[in-house]
Amino acid sequence: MANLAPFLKLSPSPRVRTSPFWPGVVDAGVVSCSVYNHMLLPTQYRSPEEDYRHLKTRVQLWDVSCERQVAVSGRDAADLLSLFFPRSIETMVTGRCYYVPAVDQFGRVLNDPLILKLASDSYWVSIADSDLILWIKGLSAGLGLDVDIHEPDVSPLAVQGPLSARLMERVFGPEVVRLRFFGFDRFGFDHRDYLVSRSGYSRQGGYEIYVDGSENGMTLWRALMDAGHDLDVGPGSPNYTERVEAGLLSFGGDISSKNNPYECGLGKYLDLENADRCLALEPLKRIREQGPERMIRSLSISGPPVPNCQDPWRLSKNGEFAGKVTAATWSWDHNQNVAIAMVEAPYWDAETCLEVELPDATAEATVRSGFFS
Ligand code: THG
Repeated sequence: MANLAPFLKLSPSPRVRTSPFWPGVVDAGVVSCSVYNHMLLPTQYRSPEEDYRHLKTRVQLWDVSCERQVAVSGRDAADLLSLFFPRSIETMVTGRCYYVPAVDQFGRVLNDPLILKLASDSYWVSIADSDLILWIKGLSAGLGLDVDIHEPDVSPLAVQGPLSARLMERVFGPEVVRLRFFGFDRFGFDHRDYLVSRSGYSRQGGYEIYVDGSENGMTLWRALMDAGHDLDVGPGSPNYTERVEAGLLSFGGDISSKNNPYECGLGKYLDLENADRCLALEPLKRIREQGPERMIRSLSISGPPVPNCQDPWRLSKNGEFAGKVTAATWSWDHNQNVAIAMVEAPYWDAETCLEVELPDATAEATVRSGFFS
């Protein structure tokens, strides 16, 4: 595909849904967006390097309202989720988040959401970029289950970065910073309760506030911005470079419904011994036994800064197909190009040297032993 045209304008349409934080996003000087779950996802405010350094040293507000919630509740809620999440839903703890791939009956990844257990018969599935609600409704309708499935008017606002706890306690009180990683609870602000989890799509630490009711979005956005002047709070977004360094996967980019969870490196989030109801139990056991044919890897790429990866870049060894790079970027902190790639089994050992076809050049790519922590 050709480069995305920089002069392109976006045509307004109800199909591209707006975020409750949009006035704040525009006011803060957003310069680019992606599309995610039929919404705009801001991707840049200042320069890529400024956004990256600010995230790693300060605190940012991210409009991630595109992380839509699929609310599943009712008598059969846990049974329904057990059909396509390959681990025990019943034994999940209320008040905690779980990162688990959703799979079809063949064990292919449909989405990689967070599950929030609100009660034993009530869950939010906080989805990545695919219409998982259609699969959930389809299963429920086909089996005649007793559940309610809908997308509530809930929009996550992420507060990310090393100073995030100091900002959060000013707005939600000292209790909020007692949350442990992937825990959630309700905290008061402006005479309302907000569900807040300690989570987010970065390695810098932080929280996500699930704003219930779009009309409350800007009040909260402004309160957080106002409370954090001296912390240098600023706008931000899921950061491409930071997430490639850390190996945070992007569904639709790095992984897709062509992949199984083991290829995606998500095998550690499965518990097949306690997933008897999962439609993909047998296929997944078979893949686990045989081992995947390819796997997500961290690479470094030689040479000057590479462009961001639009269409995947071919990896080869002596002309043979060895995999594909799905995300790549210059890392300012590590002073090299880093990448996420799906690498074929014969080539996935650490230190393996491969050739990568960049848009206008070839370069050397080396498989790394793991992502940066
Ligand atoms: N937060 C919420 N919803 C989301 C995302 C989020 N929905 C879409 C998307 N992000 C889902 N994908 C991910 C990917 C990684 C993580 C969370 C959601 C993540 N992973 C950690 C890791 O890889 O180290 C921790 C996983 C663990 O140890 O259990 O946090 O960001 N609400």
